[in-house]
Amino acid sequence: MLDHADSNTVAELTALRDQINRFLMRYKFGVSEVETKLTILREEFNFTAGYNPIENIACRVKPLDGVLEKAARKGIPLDLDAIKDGLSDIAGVRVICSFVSDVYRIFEMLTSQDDITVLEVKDYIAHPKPNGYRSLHVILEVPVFLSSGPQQVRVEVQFRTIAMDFWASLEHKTYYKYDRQVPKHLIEGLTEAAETAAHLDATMERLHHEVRGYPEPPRSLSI
Ligand code: 0O2
Repeated sequence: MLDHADSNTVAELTALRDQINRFLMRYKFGVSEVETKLTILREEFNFTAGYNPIENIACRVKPLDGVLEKAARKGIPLDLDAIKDGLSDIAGVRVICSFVSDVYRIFEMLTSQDDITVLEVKDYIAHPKPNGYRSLHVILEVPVFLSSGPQQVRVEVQFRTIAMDFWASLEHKTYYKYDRQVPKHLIEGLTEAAETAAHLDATMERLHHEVRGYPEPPRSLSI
């Protein structure tokens, strides 16, 4: 098809591609900044407290087709500035912790850093969704230092325990397998499993503190 395109069209397409790549690159840098901060917290915590509060850190930048699909679904004009303002999860980081107390502790340690601006917090651990979904979400801004100067990049960080993550992963697959029309008995089964996972988290935390002899940590946000 491009065989027949004139040179202006090629130049326009190239400029558009570069603009999109530059747009997405900023999110990649934002994710890297947050990942570095979490890695430092993880290593320092491991050194001082003698155990690892973070099991896994997963990072992703939403692919372009996912960004466009979500923008269209939310009625956001297909314009990069509008997408930047309207979508908060182009850059995403998921932090899997061992225990609920670690979720809140790592959240506090990350969000209290001077260069982090917290835009929104959703505590689905204190207030689970009706389907049983539990996680602590924060939308934050982190500066990235480009050749043109600093830019604030929005990143969604989800904190959850291993049990919450296990549940969310199965629920996500089920949701897509049934194209969002999940049979009632499966919804009920998942909601029950979410309660079982929460119970497991509480038991594991209690045992952990009994073994380590730690004082009971804060179980909810202090903000
Ligand atoms: P994906 O594919 O994981 O990116 P938003 O749609 O983000 O503008 P919303 O829904 O109010 O607004 O945001 P919320 O509640 O903070 O949820 C954002 C993300 O949390 C979702 O992103 C999921 O990753 C996760 N999440 C929220 N609710 C559920 C749930 O019930 N089950 C599971 N498994 N994950 C959930 P996306 O874009 O929906 O999906």
